Amino acid sequence: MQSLVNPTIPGELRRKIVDARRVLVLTGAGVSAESGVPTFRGGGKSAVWKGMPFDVISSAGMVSRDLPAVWEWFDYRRELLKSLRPNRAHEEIARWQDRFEKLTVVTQNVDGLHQLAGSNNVIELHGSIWRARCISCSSRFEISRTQSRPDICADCGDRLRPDVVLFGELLPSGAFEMAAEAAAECELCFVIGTSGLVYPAAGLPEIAKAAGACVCEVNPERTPLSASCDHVLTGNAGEVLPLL
Ligand code: BV8
Repeated sequence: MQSLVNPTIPGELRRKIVDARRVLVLTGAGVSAESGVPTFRGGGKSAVWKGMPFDVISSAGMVSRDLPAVWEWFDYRRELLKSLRPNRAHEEIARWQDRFEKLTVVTQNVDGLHQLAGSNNVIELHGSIWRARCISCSSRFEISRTQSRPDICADCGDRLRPDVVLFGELLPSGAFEMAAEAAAECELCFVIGTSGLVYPAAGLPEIAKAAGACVCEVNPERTPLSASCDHVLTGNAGEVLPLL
């Protein structure tokens, strides 16, 4: 990962950070990149699994068509994650919960690294790779880092699927609503490590902006959200966040 010249932090943003009481942080795959978690896009290409673009293997249709293939994709990513740790960006965001009166961390990531870094009450918009859910009774089961994952629902005996939100599926009930509420009432919104292409998550900074919040993007690349941000800090989250 290319180390970039760290951006200077505008005085106006520093003042906003000092004054802000309610802060929203929206993160995407980029916040985990410095931990070694591959992003889905970046460098002009997007992730492919066994010849299938990620938004195909990670789509609702695949669960009914080929659940074992879906499990293979998430088992592979979970195995990768077992040896990876939170990075400076996750750690800074965790520290912010003592810095701001009300901090809401909303993530598109299913990797659980924010929680591992000490962030509480993280809103996981797209679920978690560390949980399985029954395809018929929706019972949820934790997947441990040490034992093999369960295949069958202990409550009704039907098959389990990853407890993540696949493309074409609705977000967990209440998750987006809680995030949208926090966006509508925050004074400062950080958009960290997301390409801003997946909805409804990418709509949250717009909600914050419309409610009068100051929106700050942290990303080594420009995104469709950059133009509507008050501040764009071009760099790697693990290097930029400690400057704030
Ligand atoms: C839904 C879980 C209702 C699984 C994921 C409106 C317009 C257009 C399309 C739609 C729309 N509304 C709905 C849709 C359809 C679809 C969608 O948005 N499609 C997109 C592709 C156009 N949305 C849905 O299907 C959603 N459901 O809307 O339900 C409905 C139902 C039926 C029909 C219609 C609507 C559900 C979406 C959730 C899917 N599940 N994840 C899994 O993990 O496999 S999405 C998954 O991909 C991630 O969770 C994440 O959200 C997304 C990847 O995006 P990013 O996280 O941003 O990562 P990316 O790699 O793209 O970018 C990384 C960024 O980091 C880059 O900018 C890079 O420069 C930067 N970076 C790199 N290194 C660093 C860094 N930044 C900082 N520091 C670094 N070191």
